[in-house]
Amino acid sequence: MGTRSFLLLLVAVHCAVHIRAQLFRQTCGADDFRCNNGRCIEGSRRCDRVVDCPSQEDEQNCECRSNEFRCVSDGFCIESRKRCDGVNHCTDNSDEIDCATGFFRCRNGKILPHNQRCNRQYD
Ligand SMILES: [Ca+2]
Ligand SMILES: [Ca+2]
Repeated sequence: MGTRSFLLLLVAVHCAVHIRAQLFRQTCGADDFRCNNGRCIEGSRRCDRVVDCPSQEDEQNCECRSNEFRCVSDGFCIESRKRCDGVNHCTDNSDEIDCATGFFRCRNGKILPHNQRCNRQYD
């Protein structure tokens, strides 16, 4: 084997090892969640309300809890108390849409001014 062939072989082996390492790195475990950029995160980090993927897809389309509000366009879950609090928490501002300013909607649909809410008196 000439020096040139030997060098080519070395390069080929080096490339094969490198490609194998790349493939290995991109293989997620069975319980892992794969981000859109190929990164693997532990499955428990999906829907834990902490963004782990660069494009945030680990926190999208999660099952919202009963005390949470689902943002319309991105499917994020936010705490219900953050709805209609005057601060945009959803990227599409859907948590601040359809809020009767200065008014509070009771579960039975009745609209009350905010100052009658939590005044220890049932309306
Ligand atoms: Ca997460
Ligand atoms: Ca809000």
